[in-house]
Amino acid sequence: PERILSGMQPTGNLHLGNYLGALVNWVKLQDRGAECFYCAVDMHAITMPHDPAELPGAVRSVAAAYMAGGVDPERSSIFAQSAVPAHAELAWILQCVARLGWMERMTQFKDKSGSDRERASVGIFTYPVLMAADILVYKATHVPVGQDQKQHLELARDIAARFMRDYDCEGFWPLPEPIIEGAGTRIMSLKDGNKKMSKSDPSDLARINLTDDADTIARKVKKAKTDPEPLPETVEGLEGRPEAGNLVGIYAALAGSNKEAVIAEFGGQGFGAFKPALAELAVAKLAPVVDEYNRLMGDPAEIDRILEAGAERAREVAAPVLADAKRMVGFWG
Ligand code: AQP
Repeated sequence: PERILSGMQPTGNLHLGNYLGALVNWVKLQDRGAECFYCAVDMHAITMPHDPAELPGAVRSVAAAYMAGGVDPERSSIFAQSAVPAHAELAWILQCVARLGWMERMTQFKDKSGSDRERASVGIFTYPVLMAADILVYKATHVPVGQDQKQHLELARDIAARFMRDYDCEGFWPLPEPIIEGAGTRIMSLKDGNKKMSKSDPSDLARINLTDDADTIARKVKKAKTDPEPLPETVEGLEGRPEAGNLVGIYAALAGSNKEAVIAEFGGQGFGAFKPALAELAVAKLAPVVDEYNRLMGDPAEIDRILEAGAERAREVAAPVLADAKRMVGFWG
């Protein structure tokens, strides 16, 4: 049977990239009957400077966004990563398995630490090992993520394989498979087609938040950067046109189709025609999600109840896996 683990950072509002790159696939997996664990990764969130007073609310907000996007807390476990201590305990063991050389090849660390290594937290460096623990502590078989997480997933597989070799326990972990699927695995900024859409972009016009109202969504689509040419007649014609390619990709992902189908419909038309169609589709798909998010956020006590129930289920599944791992490395007791 399939067991799924994924998470998002409670750092600012979720955006269209998180939704199309990950959340849409989370819901698909849930609906095909997989056992799903979806957490708000607050332990990852503290690797960067943050406001402690805002973190619990951000966890609730992420949980509400999951549910608004279609995750059903009756069928999937929704919880805060920090509420399941097994993640941190296993992460320590795995830090002693991962090799420094592997970690130094992680590109996200290079991006996020910037040029100022002296001041970057050690947590930013070991972040991918904690992510490996998030996955392995549930013996997850599949991990639905956006394209940017591919390298971290490969590391998680390498760590699992190395652990099983070092401790002679072949088969203890299934090697987790990434699920990077659909037209939305890499949504780019609306202001720069070469930059990933991201929570931390200083310009709010660069992204569509899952909290934006219909007018804001439509306005951001209309203000999105484009080039002066009409849309090409073939998908190959999008090459070298990052902004056009991104908008076509967003349309395809929202429509649940692909770029070929979008080009078949809009090829040869200018952005004056395409943008209003995209705005209309984005509003039609996202406005109900935003409404549901707002409704859920009106009852924080109910969200806390769901988070507690989810954490309890997660702790039950994680406990025996952690206990086995501790025994294998030879811990006392
Ligand atoms: N632009 C994107 N396109 C497709 N998928 C994306 N994801 C993130 N950005 C895009 C996917 O969303 C999930 C949750 O991401 P996260 O919050 O854990 O991490 P992140 O990559 O740090 O998100 P941001 O928005 O990019 O935050 P900052 O600005 O802090 O770097 C993951 O599955 C991710 O692949």
